[in-house]
Amino acid sequence: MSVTAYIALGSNLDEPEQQLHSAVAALEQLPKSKLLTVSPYYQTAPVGPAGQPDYINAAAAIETTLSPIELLDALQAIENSHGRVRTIRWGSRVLDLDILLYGDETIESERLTVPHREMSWRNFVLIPLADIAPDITLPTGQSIKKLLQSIDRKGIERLSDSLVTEA
Ligand code: ROI
Repeated sequence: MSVTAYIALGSNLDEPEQQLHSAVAALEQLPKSKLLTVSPYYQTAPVGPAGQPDYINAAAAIETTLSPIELLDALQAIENSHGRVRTIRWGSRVLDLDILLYGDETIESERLTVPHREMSWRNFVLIPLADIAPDITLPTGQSIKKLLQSIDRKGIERLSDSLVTEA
């Protein structure tokens, strides 16, 4: 059975916009999946240790029959092929691809927590996600519209028009 999954994209090293373009191209090639939509790109102030460059963030929707762990493996393979090295927590990164939502499933395993633990209060996740899924409600029952009301819109600037690949 296929589900719609939402993925957060982020980069703040090595030409972040190019990293996101290339990650989107890789998402188009995911097995057993179809890339549905990509949000506009946003330039966002870093959350976490100070002194790191701004991030470029976006969100994407895919339709997939990959299991959550298969999807996680595929996304980590894309991160690794972009030279992602896991170093300090909340440090700079070449490419971050996080599963935000997988259908309406709630997943708590050693490798994967869905909905993504920090998505409900991060403006750099919620704002692009709301562009492509304005009416979505999380499995927790929280609507994205409601979540958006309680976040700060400071430090986030839209860079591009929507890169919708398919209606
Ligand atoms: N800050 C911003 N603005 N965007 C991110 O994608 C991002 N990712 C992270 C941390 C380091 C928490 N900060 C971030 O993982």
